[in-house]
Amino acid sequence: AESYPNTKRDNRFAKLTPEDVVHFRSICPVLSAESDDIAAFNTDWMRKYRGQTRLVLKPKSTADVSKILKHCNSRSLAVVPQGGNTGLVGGSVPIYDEIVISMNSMNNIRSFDPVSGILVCDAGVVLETADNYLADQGHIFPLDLGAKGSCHVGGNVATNAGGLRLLRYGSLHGTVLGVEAVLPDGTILDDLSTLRKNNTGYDLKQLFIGSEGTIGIITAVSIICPPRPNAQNVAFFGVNTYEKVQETFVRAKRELGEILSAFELMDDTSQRCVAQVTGKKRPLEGEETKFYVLVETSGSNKEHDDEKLEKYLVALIEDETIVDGILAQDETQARNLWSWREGITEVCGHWGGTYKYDVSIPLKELYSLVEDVKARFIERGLLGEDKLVVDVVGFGHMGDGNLHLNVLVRSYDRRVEEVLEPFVYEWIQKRKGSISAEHGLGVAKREFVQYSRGETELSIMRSLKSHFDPKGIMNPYKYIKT
Ligand code: FAD
Ligand code: 2HG
Ligand code: ZN
Repeated sequence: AESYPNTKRDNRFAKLTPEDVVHFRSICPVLSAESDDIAAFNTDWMRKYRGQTRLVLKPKSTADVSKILKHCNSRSLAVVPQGGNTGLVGGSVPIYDEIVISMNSMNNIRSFDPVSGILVCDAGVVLETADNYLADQGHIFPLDLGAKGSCHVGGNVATNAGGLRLLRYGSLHGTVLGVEAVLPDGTILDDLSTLRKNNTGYDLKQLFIGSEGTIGIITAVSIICPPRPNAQNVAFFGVNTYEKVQETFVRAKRELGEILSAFELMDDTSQRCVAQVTGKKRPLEGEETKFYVLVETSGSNKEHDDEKLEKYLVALIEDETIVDGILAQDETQARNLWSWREGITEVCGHWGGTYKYDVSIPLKELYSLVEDVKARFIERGLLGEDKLVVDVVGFGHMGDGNLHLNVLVRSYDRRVEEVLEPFVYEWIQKRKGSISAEHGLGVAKREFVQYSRGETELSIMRSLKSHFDPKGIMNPYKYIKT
């Protein structure tokens, strides 16, 4: 596992006693290291971060969560809220012996109103389960991402996940209408509004969106879900220069207008990696190009939408903006094209490990970061066969100005880290970008927040943290330094 920042176990936190465990057992099901296999709760999705918890609590209701936190707060026991454990910054696993509060058993859909499209559900509902439920009602969850089969709606809100269709449906800061949360002292905050508009004072729920378990536990969410588009299609094409990729984006917005629902960028390296690991046949048969783009449309009229997308694609081929492209002929082909984008994350870990940077950059220079990082590794003789670095991959949500830079390594190594940091963060700061576009801070980015946030912002964040969590028991050693 990667080394953690230089923190020691904080001695403000009490150590778990047998009496605590007896108390927790009176509240909800408990897994303990003495009698159960709890390794999965101590390890993150990338197997990069490893904690040492000896106790996992599985509340079944908001009242359970309230009783748990009340006890933890009065005893100064530190906790980590855990959803589907798919986070990519080490936020969902303990560092030391923090108690894991797993939201797995809080998985009921509470209500759905087909007129307004507003869904209210427990935090532990798996994203795909929520979306399947909505599909039966003719609606769609306004967020979709590669981890949908495991991640929780509560985890999505806690990380303010962006995903593949933010371009169309907007961020959770807009679609989430209400949140029910338990504060560290056990108080239940009922802000589970189902109102579209509510300007009665400060919008408290917004603080929980993207708070990564540092100020309370989200127990339920209310979210507005659009009608499920009955026509969707996907185009996939190869482009040789980043200038031309930008042109295809401008034209997609202009020509596809209201039906454009995703605009995703992948570089040639990412596609070669997917092909190598999965053994699948590449979608385009002609010569390889430096970039690939996936464009999705979602609308209400299949014929009209397909015609628009085809016209867009044909024009790009005819004036040689792109080299080659295809239009999915059916849902299976559309899903297959998406797999060349959604599958990248899983494939990146194939050689041993990945250094991930999830950044916002002004569009003009979005891809330059990948080139500059790759050049540094080549210069230092660290990239190639039998070298530390396998390759440098760039892809992401181009439509949102969000790049995913992945450095694929054979093992985690200080020499690689020294090339990357602080270089990447300084590079981002110079361009006024963000060092965390969607995955959050967790343990991975905590030391670097100042590259994207000023001292005034940080001091307000620190006072918010101490207001909500004066004893600091919620997800310690992460997010920001307090
Ligand atoms: P976890 O990983 O369990 O937790 C994440 C953080 O939230 C932790 O800090 C945890 O303490 C906290 N938390 C969890 N539940 C709660 C709760 N109920 N109350 C308070 N705090 C809580 N992210 C994107 O933004 N866009 C993507 O496109 C995307 N694609 C991904 C693809 C793959 C294959 C993978 C593995 C991850 C991807 N992610 C993406 C990362 C993303 O952050 C998560 O998938 C998701 O939002 C996390 O949900 P989770 O339930 O797994 O949360
Ligand atoms: C995605 O967009 C996810 O696929 C993961 O945010 C990105 O693996 C990554 O770096
Ligand atoms: Zn992403």
